[in-house]
Amino acid sequence: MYPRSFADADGDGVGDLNGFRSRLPYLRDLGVDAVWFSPWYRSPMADGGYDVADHCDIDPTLGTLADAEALIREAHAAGIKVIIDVVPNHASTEHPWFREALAAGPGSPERELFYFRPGRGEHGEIAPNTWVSPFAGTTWTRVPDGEWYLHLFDSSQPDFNWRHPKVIEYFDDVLRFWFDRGVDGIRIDSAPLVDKDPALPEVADVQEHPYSDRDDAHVVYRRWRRVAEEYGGDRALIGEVWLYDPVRFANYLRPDEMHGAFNFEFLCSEWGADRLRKVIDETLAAHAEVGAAASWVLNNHDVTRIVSRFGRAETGFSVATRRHDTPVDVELGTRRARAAIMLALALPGAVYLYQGEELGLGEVEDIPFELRTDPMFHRSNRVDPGRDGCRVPLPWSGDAPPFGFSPAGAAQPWLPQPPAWKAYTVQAQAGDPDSMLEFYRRMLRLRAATPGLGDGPLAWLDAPPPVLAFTRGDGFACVVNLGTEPVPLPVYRELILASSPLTGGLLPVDATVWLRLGQ
Ligand code: TEU
Repeated sequence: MYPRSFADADGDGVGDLNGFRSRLPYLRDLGVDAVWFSPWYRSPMADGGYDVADHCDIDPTLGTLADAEALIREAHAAGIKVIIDVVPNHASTEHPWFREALAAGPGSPERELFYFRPGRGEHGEIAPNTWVSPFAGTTWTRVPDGEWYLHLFDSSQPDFNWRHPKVIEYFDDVLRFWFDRGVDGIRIDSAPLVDKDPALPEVADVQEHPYSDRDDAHVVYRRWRRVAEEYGGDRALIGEVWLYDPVRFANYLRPDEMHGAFNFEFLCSEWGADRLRKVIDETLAAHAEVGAAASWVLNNHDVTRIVSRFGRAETGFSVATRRHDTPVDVELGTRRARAAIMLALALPGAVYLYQGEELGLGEVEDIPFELRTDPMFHRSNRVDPGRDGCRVPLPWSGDAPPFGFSPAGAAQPWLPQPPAWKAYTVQAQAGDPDSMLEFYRRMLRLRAATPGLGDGPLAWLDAPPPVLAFTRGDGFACVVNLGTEPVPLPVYRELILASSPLTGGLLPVDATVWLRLGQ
């Protein structure tokens, strides 16, 4: 969940921890096991909190440390674990260490906690190298005394020097600070980026990866694993490991490192049987190799919502290049979203949902430019529409904005909600058996009640190429039709659930079904 957009208790138009606490019964009824919070720390919010100024306090717009402690207690009482986001790669320019480094000047020990370098050129006016940020533009900013500092992301996010013992020890303490308060797990932001080649060479060949997936990144997470284990075996490390090589990805899941990592291959897959089967096979093989559980992700706070991705006529899309230029077929996108989540929930491993996915929300693509906040939008000179469109405050109830997100009389939500969300509120969907919300509730209940779905192995069934079909033990089978014609089903004893109604005994296109096989 994205704390600023979940629920607003104090009426400032921005979500907060007390808003979240008031919605715990909703999450319990939905059937989730754990909640991952995007960063909740004190922050100038230049990148929605991924610019951390104080790792051991809550941002005042979100609440207080006492609110967080109460939240953890109440979540546990509701049977829900709490995972928080830790951002090791960078801080905020408002972090005291960065302010001290600025004040202390070139050559000072304070500057060694970050990557300060002189520039190139006669007057040092050229950045130390030409690395390009995933947020577009240079990764360097010059300070008044003439030195430059490295920021792989926005200029408000200076990179820590992970070769400095003070940085390493500081993060040990940050982990302990939150584990001591009962946090069950850590989501590790941009995990492969922490170690850099100290020469900061030009990127002649991406295989040299001078700042991503270097061997010493693993040293950091092995150390974090040992910190987690000081608390017994039940604290988890979950990595944001955005790498496309499944073997290098799985290296982060070796038995002495992280417990899990988000499967971006699956998230980025196009809607097609060959492609999905390849991703599933590669994922399971790579995880089996290291003995870790796989994960399946369809949405998060960084990517275009699935209804809009799959609702565009073309099947191929790239998550990296957001497209807002062609119309979305909402009916098509919704149908495929329903089929895709039933597939994900039938696969072995953990499934991560992103808030609003269970309501069938689409990307909000018409946010006025002057209201957009994402540095990706601004740094790309408005070429990339940015990630605000998947971060619009949730619609809970009522006929008009703020749709119960904020109390009556509150300020406008920090991003505008589309009036059409009237049909997507929790209130509008609850109790309607055809709604996306009730569909998610039903799936999660069935999944919890079907032990083979959690732990059993996957075995593919023979099926014609546009169909994916597999069993998970106990006669449970999942069949997905990714073709263009309705298809017959294997002989079954029970139809457990279908993402779209069967037509004449056939599985329609863009649909998934769960079956109990047998006569
Ligand atoms: O994302 C890291 C990351 O890899 C993103 O830049 C990603 O490439 C992009 O968002 C895809 O659209 C993490 C967080 O999830 C993101 O919200 C932060 O902005 C980023 O780190 C910096 O902390």
